[in-house]
Amino acid sequence: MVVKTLRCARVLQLTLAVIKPDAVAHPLIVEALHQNILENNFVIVRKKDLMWKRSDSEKFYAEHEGRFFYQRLVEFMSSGPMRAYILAREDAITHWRELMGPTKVYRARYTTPNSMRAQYGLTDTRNTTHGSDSEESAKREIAFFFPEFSIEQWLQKEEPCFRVGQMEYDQQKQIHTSTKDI
Ligand code: 3AN
Repeated sequence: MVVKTLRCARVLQLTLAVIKPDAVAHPLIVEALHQNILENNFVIVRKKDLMWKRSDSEKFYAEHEGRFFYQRLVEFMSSGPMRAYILAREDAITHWRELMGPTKVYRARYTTPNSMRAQYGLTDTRNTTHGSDSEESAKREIAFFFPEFSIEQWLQKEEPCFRVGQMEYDQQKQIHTSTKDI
């Protein structure tokens, strides 16, 4: 499937997006979230289904150690399968965070009822999705989930094609690929 033309003047920004175990437990929710990603003109650069060990969870959320929700967060994030994406778009970080809605599900339902967390979130911990909050954290988090992925190489080879719309959506792999030989 060839996607509608995407032409961006600025370099596409990358973000890490995660569908958390509460949502991955429900295939229809995962599918709805995936469609939401496509409808919002994100380029799906990579996609990975995985499950964390408790030690992965502790390492990823080390900055929250000591906070009242840390133990339940670490346990929850290693409790079942999740899905990680590398997404690209203009202002990918801000845009993904807007789509997710606020961390607290009750607040999300009140302030942004169409957001992912408002629609599918269960509690402030089991809140459906994660997204990087800055370019620096996107780099760190992409490396954490996709250690084999090189941002530098992507910027050199794939980004220039994606930016001018030289890409198609691979229905089987559920990612975008460049239509130019790279
Ligand atoms: P966000 O994911 O919205 O950037 P962070 O980075 O402050 O939020 O928190 C990381 C994760 O910790 C959240 N996604 C959520 O699962 C959990 N968390 C944050 N604040 C709370 C809270 N007050 N109660 C329970 N869990 C929380």
